[in-house]
Amino acid sequence: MSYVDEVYESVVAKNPGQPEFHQAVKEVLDSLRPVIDANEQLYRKEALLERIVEPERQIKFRVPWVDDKGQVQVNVGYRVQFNSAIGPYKGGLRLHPSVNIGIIKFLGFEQIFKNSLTGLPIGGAKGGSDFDPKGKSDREVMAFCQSFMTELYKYIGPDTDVPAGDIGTGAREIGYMFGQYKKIRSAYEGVLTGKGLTFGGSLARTEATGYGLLYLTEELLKLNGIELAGKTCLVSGSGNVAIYAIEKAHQLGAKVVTCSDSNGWVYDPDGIDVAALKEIKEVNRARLTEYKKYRPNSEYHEGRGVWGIKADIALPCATQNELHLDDAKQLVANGVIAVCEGANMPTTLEATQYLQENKVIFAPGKAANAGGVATSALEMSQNSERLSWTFEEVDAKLKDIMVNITHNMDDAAKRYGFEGNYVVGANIAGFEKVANAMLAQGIV
Ligand code: NDP
Ligand code: 2IT
Repeated sequence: MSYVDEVYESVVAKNPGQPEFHQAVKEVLDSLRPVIDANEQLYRKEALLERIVEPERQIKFRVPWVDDKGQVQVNVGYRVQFNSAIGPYKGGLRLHPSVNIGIIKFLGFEQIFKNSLTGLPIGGAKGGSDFDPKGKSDREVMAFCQSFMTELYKYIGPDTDVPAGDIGTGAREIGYMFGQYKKIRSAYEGVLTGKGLTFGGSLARTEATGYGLLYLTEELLKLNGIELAGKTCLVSGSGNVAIYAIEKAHQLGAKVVTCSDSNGWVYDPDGIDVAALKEIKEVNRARLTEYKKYRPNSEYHEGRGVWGIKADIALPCATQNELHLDDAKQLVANGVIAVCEGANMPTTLEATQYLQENKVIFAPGKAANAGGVATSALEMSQNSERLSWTFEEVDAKLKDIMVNITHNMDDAAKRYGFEGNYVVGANIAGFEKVANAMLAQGIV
């Protein structure tokens, strides 16, 4: 059996009931075959793959808090510190009822290679909880965040591990967590990113993932001789990534006609009204059913359906495994040119394969959504030098990073004879640096 297959089988056997983690490992290892075959003897002796698929540390803890009725609630908290070969652990905190250890491990594993692709010195981690901020009062969210940080603070620090936002964790949650960390530690330090602008946050971090997705999409299309301006796009989700992806797509001359939440989706043939979306989601924390009040000509549908609309470009920005094989078939039948992942692993393995077989330009999340964590690393730099850069400076650096990622994944794919396969390219480009650092640092 090949080294890749051996390691994958052992991951499945040792990590039962974690299908998302298996999926992420399979995608990465399968596409690394050309590099691994070329270095098999060394990697086997060093157990490099066995080490890379095993988190350096996993923390699981109780998070008790009191709700507005005086009832004690108990959630589970996680932090998986996956790999610190190239820098302190870095990655978001997901707050969603679906969170379990397998989901945090898939996200942490992806984060290793994503962070490496940014070219910045950050290792891979992820954390979160099965707490659902939806429908909770601000006081309840604060109670949860304080309890969560009262345990997590022991394991993090500006040179150790720097968490950030993800699904369900935005500026409000990061603010409460930062406040509690500062109180417990008596230290004002850049321990979290995505902070408010008055206490160490970076300009453009809020926009960074969505903007970065569009910078990469534009560059990738350009590499393939296609212009983004004038294209029609489908976006799923209506959270942080989706909102700023839509905003930047419009600034770059494309038109986004859909967005969604976990209840339903909107089709607005005139282009999504970003100001309305921000008011509904960022200010009122409401549902997409509200959108029609702002745009009477739009349609609201319950359930899923975004991928059934005819468009040139699809940008999944909600969650994992939200774009299935049937959706991929529909997109191809409708003549889609490119699928670029704003979310982490939104496309199933079968759907990815179908899109690639049908010559759709496909950019995997670990490259396409790396602008968020890259700008987090820029926030860390600003915190270290106790300075703040302007929006234009940060945005320009973000754009440079995304353009570099695009070329690095393209070059890596070509180097190994997989021209145009950006999954292979992104995984190889991300892996090489981490592998070399691990080999250089000995058995640790
Ligand atoms: P938000 O919480 O801001 O928004 C998430 C959006 O996706 C919401 O519209 C939400 O709908 C929808 N969604 C979430 N879970 C589901 C589900 N199970 N089924 C259907 N819809 C769902 O999160 P972000 O925008 O920050 O994150 C979106 C994706 O991007 C995630 O995969 C995240 O890991 C990834 N990502 C985020 C980065 C960041 O900087 N924030 C950086 C890189 C990647 P509803 O409100 O109804 O739950
Ligand atoms: O998936 C991700 O890259 C994030 N949620 C952002 C992580 C970060 O540290 O900014």
